[in-house]
Amino acid sequence: MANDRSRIEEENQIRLSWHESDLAHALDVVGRSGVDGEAVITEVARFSAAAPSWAVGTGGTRFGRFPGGGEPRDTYEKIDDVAMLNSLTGANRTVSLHVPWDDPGLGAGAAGLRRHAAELGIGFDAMNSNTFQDNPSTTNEGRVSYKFGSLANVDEAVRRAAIEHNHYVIDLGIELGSHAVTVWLADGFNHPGQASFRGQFERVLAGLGEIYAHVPDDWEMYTEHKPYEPAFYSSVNNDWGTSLLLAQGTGDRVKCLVDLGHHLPNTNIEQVVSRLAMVGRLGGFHFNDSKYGDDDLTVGSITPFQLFLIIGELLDAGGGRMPDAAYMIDESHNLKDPLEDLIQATDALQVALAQALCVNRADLADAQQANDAARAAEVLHRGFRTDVRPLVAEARRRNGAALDPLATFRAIGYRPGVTAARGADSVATGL
Ligand code: LRH
Ligand code: MN
Repeated sequence: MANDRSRIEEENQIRLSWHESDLAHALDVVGRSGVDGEAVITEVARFSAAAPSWAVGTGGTRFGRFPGGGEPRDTYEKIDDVAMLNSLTGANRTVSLHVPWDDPGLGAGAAGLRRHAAELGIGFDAMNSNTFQDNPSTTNEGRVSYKFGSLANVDEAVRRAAIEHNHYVIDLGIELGSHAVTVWLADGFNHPGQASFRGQFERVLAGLGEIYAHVPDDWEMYTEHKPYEPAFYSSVNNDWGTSLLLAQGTGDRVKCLVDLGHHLPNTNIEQVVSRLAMVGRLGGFHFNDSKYGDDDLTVGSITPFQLFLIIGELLDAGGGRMPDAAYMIDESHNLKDPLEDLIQATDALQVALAQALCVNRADLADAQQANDAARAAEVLHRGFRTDVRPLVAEARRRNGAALDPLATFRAIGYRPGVTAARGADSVATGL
């Protein structure tokens, strides 16, 4: 790592004079619209999004998976990659583990992994349970199956196994220093009449109650909604309304997690964010982007204006700052190098945040009060169309990271290096 840090500094030195003149110009431009550029840099530097442990390897679809080589062979190497990512972006300070794909085991296993991560300056964000696949460790050694659901299953023994798996994930998270658990359920059904909407909902509500009873007082629990896949007629937690009912019905520290890809086409996701924040039930995000379904593409790569509007609603809820929430990335890297994709995803979040911070909120409120839609649009687009890249680069530089993370990642030759160490055919666990 030390060597990489000096390499990053070398690469920054090459770009410093250009950066400084670009930065001076950007600060002047935003200053002219009454926005404090220094405050933008400070808030961007404060932001961080957790890296998903299941996406530092190559993802795939049912039609195929094309690993690129040099992938992390275990959770330790996944954290090495997240540390590399964070050294370049300065904004991925935590990793979100998915169990059992990443399960060091309680006791010495967890302690060892926590020590390794701490040495690399990486913390543990929300834990993810997995009751959408049959793994011996989650199905009572194979005595049950999640084919017909987990918490929603009509079979009490299956529900019991799912609850116990979530308890285990929480116990592991406690030992790793995490403070939240995300419960995404694949539960639902494919054929009208196959199951009862109300029956499934009530069983899930009861199950979440038993999971919540195991959650420590300084933790939060997140319910993640999704309209379809793998269920193709009804998903039990299908939208923000159902997720909110489940959260409010389970406990005060249960909140809704918004995965951007989990919304039907043309859903106004920024309005969903505004509603959940308004009632104090906005727990976190799985940032990604999509053109059609849950495509898990690079953040901001398809609908950057929507991302800008979503972050605008967060700043509105946070009084001009990002509210405390679990900001995480959830992507599947089918064609790009996983770390290069995560670098671009994080940069897209930093850029959208800087753009949203460049909206003069007082002017916007004035225009709204005056029903002056044209001026409101002008104020909004002025932020969105500001070239904030020098402000974002400066925020990274102040975090000891790279002015140009992707170019620096390639200049350092990290992937060829780990491919030589791990082998061209090493493949990571995950989706
Ligand atoms: C479901 C989901 C969920 C994770 C999984 C990896 O689509 O978004 O957050 O458990 O992806
Ligand atoms: Mn997700």
